[in-house]
Amino acid sequence: MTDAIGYELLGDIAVLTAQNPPVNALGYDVRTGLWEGIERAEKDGARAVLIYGDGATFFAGADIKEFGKPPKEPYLPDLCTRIEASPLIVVSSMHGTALGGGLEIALGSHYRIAVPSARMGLPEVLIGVMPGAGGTQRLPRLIGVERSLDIITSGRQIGAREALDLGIIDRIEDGAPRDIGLAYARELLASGAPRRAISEMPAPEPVDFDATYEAVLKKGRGQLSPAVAVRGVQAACELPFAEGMKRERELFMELMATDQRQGLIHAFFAERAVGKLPELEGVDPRPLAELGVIGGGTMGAGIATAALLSGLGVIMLEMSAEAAQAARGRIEGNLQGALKRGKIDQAKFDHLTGTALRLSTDYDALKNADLVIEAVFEDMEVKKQVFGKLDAVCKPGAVLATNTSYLDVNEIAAITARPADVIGLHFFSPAHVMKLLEIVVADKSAPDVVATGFALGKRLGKVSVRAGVCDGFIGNRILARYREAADTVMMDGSNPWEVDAAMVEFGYPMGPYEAQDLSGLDIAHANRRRQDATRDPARRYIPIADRMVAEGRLGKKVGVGWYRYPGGGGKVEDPLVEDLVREEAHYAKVARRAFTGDEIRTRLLIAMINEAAAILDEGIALSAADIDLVTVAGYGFPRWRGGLMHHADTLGPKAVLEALRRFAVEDPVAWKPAALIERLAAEGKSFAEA
Ligand code: T1G
Repeated sequence: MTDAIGYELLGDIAVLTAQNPPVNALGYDVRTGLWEGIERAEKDGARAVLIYGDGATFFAGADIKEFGKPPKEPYLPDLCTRIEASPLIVVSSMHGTALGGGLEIALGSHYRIAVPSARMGLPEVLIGVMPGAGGTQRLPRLIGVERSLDIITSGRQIGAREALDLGIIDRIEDGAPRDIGLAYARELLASGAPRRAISEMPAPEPVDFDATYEAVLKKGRGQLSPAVAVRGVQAACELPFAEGMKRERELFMELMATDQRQGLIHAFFAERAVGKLPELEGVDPRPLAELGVIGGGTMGAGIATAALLSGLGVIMLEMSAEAAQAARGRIEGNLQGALKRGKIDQAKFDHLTGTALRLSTDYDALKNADLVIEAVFEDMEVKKQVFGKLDAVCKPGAVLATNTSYLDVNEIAAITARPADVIGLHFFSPAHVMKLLEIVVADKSAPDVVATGFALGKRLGKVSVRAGVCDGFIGNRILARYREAADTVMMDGSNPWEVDAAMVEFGYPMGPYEAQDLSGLDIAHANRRRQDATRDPARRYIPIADRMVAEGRLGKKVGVGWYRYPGGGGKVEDPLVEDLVREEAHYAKVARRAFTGDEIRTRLLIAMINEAAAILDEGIALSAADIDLVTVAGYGFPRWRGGLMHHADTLGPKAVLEALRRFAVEDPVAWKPAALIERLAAEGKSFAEA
């Protein structure tokens, strides 16, 4: 026996305890221990077996760290079948998160019990694979095809109550998983309960699997795993169990071999590495109980909502009683959403909007706040005024944060007497929904202030990425190049809908022009004006977006932007925009030509990769993986491609350099290769190794 699985014989019940922290992943030792444990229980003459997890959770799935390595027996599907085939009564007692192979072990058991806080699911599609240990064969037999498809293709976690209602588990009991499991096993033995092998249940009723496959594929926007998982469930309806298991294994191994699985696993581990900064080794964050938020517009209200939902007290400052009331309305509106989705109950809603949230128009109200974040108008003078007041009012040790999207955090810090307490916390709107948080570290930001920023990000469930100070930090600096490349392609012969279609084809939820219509063309316009004084005069400037703003086409909020938004939702292509583009191209004497989707994608992606390489080389981002997370969590880059730099490594720095040199013939300024790309190409290294 390995010590990854403890074995005890308590009367006629054998107890197998998973002891593989932190998440009892079903690595080789655990699988071997379970297999040997079942065999030993049978030899010891036990009548029942209890399987449960020590520590934080029941098995949280196969050991993802083994992915890509040659699989070692016992394979997980065989183990589940071995458990199910035992003549003993096998009970799984779940707590924490019984996910993937963990839930499949439980489905191979004959009875399933859980503590009320247990969560479970089959999230394999989220990491590019599919249930590969019988999940697509057993779950449909247990709860039917429709419900199984929902759980398997979404990868969502469900709570114990929903699992009980669905019939996935038999019992919910309060108490330690070991105790409730033992009691349940004894009860089953005493009542003479039979073994219940799910594989012996009848095949489930089928659905129209071809239609389901197409619908799921379309929804996945290029991600294969959810759609392929549909074919696994189909096998449960059409093949005998053993054949169905073989079919599931074939499909699973096909997905295991895809770049998409690599991309999604890369994103999974990158998210868990991003907050582990060497500079924060041994650095404790400052206390964080009360958050001050200045400015209750969309952004400030979103930040306040996220903070309230995480259990922090919030003091919101606005300019007037009316503005404060409007801010309260926005926050309550956000929390109504959480209430409707069942994230919080009415009592929680009342608490959050009652005692947890206070509003004021007086800076003095911030004097006890542990961290204050301003989300006021994006203007340096306005922000400096705010920080001057914070410097005077806030208690010593309070962290003073700016939510600026572009502005120089060093300049803001410099007007306070405590620059070490100043940091940038760049949230993305809506701040209670978007996962990305750029933590902008100024020259004088103290390490424990940085640690406090990361602690806040973790508390709010954000993907927090460290960024250095520059115009646009990481994400917006890359976005500026993305838009510049798009405007250039448009000026030289394309149009907004062709460009958008090309990037949706790549896997974005929407293209750059539809996205701009949502955020408003005036924001980028204000940034371009701010940059007028420092823009390289030799750099080609595309004036179309300025012309759009001049024509009042500010985007969806005014009903017209790059697209027209007739009442009732939806968007339409607007021939007037094409006329504007042609007119500007005529003024600029541009000889226009058609661009294919591939040409558009290549130009926009290479432009972003080039800028990202400079960001990496300047140390604004600590790693290529950090840039991947920014693009995925904040800008819609398809997660199954692993992020911008993981995608760049599928091309390789040499190919990126060749493309840049090709485009530089047209425009040597805009397409000047970043020095890092030239170095990596020469050294034969990847961006991940930079
Ligand atoms: N394998 C290996 N390591 C894992 C792991 C896993 N399945 N899950 C988590 N870890 C590591 C993680 O990298 C981190 O390591 C530490 O545990 C804490 O994780 C055949 C093939 C379970 C909800 O997809 O969703 O089963 O950084 O920071 O926030 O059908 O981890 O400390 O070194 O996330 O409390 C299916 C993935 C696998 C679950 C816990 N299972 N994990 O969240 O902690 S495929 C999953 C999670 C499968 C079968 C197929 C979460 C969590 P380090 P953490 P957390």
